[in-house]
Amino acid sequence: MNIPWQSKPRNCTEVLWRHTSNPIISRYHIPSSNSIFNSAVVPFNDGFAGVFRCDDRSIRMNIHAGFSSDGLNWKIEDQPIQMKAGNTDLIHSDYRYDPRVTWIEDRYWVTWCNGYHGPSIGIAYTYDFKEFFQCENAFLPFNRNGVLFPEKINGNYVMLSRPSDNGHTPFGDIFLSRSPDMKYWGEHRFVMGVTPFQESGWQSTKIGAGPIPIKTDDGWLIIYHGVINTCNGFRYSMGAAISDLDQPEKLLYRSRPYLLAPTELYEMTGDVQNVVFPCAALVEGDKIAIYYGAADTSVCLCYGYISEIIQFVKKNNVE
Ligand code: BMA
Repeated sequence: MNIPWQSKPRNCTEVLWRHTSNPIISRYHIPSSNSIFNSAVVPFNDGFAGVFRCDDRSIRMNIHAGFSSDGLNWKIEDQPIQMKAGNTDLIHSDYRYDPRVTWIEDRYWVTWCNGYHGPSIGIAYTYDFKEFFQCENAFLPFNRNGVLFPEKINGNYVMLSRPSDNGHTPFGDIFLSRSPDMKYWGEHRFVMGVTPFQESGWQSTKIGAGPIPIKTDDGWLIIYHGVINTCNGFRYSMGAAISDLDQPEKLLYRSRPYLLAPTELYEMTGDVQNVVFPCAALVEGDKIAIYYGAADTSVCLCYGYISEIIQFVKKNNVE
């Protein structure tokens, strides 16, 4: 497996740089779609597989499976994922969006924002991205951005999430919960909140976890989105934080400046303007390829070095 990669442009002074032919997946990539964005990919067999958020032309939000040999060219199913019953009777979903995927022990786990009397966190597992088994919702509504850690920590599954409301939530901090069995969730702990506007404005309205946290020698690298409320509405940027390996609710560092903000046309214009929304990352040694949704319309990629991100976060820590 080789993750998608482009080397850092010579004149680039940023920590992250964009793929030169973004977006890698555009809105009409499958016959039924109005938009494809906020999607998650993982290494699978000799290549990659993913779960993609595809809103159809009735603007029904759903998740679709996809496959790729290089991480750039994707074959996405035109039909949404059909769930089978997992560790409970099948739960009806009014809608499904913003998936995340990770491998834990013996299978791939998918979490997403599941419409169950409002947004909640849905969970399913798959071995092959063909059959999916839906489990209990993790939390009561309203909640979004449920992101699993990629391994059990002290015997428990651990998930980040962002309690919210039933609308375009104007607040939101990141919490963490534990489960012994992927069915019952508890030990809810605060991880990180919004920042004072004058200190770090881009993350002063709400924040939410993005890709699956990445284990490093310095702690869990948590890439997240932060939102500022402006005269033109919300603006979504990308940041990073580091938390303790053993007690992941213990935040060690978090970046005051953003790592990537919506500044390219395809991030500033689309169905929702000014959104970069990271949902997945592929890692190979020190290299990282981050998949993010752009303007709620398309899927984009940016690259960086994990060591440089960590250095940046430590150097620019919000106290
Ligand atoms: C959030 C979710 C995301 C979306 C973002 C920006 O509430 O709906 O899927 O990318 O808003 O519109």
